[in-house]
Amino acid sequence: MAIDKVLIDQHNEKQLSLHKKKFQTLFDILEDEGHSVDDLINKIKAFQIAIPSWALGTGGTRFGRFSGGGEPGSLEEKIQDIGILHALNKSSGAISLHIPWDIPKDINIIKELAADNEIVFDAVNSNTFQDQKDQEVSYKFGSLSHTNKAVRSLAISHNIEVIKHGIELGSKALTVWLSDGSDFPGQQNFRKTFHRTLDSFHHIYDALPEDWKIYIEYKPYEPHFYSTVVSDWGSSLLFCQKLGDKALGLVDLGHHLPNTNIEQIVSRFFMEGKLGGFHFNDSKYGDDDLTVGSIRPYQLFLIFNELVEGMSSPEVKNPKLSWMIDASHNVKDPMEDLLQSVEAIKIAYTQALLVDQNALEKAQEENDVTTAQEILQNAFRTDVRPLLAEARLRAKAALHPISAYRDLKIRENLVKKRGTKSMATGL
Ligand SMILES: [Mn+2]
Repeated sequence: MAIDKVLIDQHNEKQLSLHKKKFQTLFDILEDEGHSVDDLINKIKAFQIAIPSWALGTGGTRFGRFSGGGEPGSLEEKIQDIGILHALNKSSGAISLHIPWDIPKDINIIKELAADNEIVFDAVNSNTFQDQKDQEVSYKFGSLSHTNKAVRSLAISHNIEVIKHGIELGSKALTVWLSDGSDFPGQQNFRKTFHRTLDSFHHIYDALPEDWKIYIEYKPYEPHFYSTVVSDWGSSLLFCQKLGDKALGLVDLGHHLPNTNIEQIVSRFFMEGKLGGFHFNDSKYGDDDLTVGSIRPYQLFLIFNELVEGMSSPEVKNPKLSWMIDASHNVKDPMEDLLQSVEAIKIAYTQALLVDQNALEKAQEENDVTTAQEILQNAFRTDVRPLLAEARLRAKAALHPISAYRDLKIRENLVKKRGTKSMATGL
């Protein structure tokens, strides 16, 4: 156990009477409205969100990095940190690894440690956006899309190696975010670049085990500023459709141009059974990787509304989704930030569960625009936090994860153990 149960119980004890009042009030309202609060709580309890191994340290920007100390210096320590998060909220029972930053030295030790912390391995992520030490050819001008076959082969074999690590750990998916692209008009032939990339993807796809998926992430710009090979959901879907059933799109919320209607993109992927999962974060301008729900909580809710509506529709047949956070920041304690992100995702999901889908459909069919908006906003404006707290209480987690984290002096203890200078491995 990452945190002594007794300490969590003691923390909960102090907040219990206030929680009970808030929960009872909400319980009565929701039951009157026809919801089964027990059903809602069971759904909230079951919902697990994968923590990326690279978000446990301060991310920094290209201008600098300000570590708060006590960061995990090894894969073992990263799993321990996620174990702490999971003990606090019982909603972070999965880790998404990044290869080569997190190659397990001893696979059995890693698997045992994860099992002890009730953590499973979600999608594994490959990295062809950086050259590794002693790499014979460079990714400077691309990886899977490169003009030189030797570079493409290296990038393909790296992805296949990532799949092999994932198989050993029990993962079931490979996430590919391809940084390939160009910085100036004329630098690349769009069509040839696409076809080289598709050919490379075919080699990786052929190496996937029967029960695996490949998630193809898209992003409009950065690190390249003129074109990106997998620039948008259309390109992602095109690759996925050409590859086959095991290829699915991955929606990273920060990978859209300003004001893009992400919930509609989610609906389209879902409708086609081509949605692999999410990288949750939030942004004001670009790929800001801010805490989930910190800038556009309504957008997050609308995304979940599309998913909840789609899940209830017999015509939508989409594989099981992967829920992952992909955030990184410079000014907050990374673990507090992750607790906030998980909470925001679960709030949006719960609010979406409150939407009266039948009434919404009726309003849509009758073109009753006002009622449709009322239905969505009534759900969004419901303070569902007592439901989340109750779900945690029933799961033997902390009523309020962040105040428990602070009360129990978790960061202070990690700094004592690991030092003030420890910086997470990775970026
Ligand atoms: Mn991402």
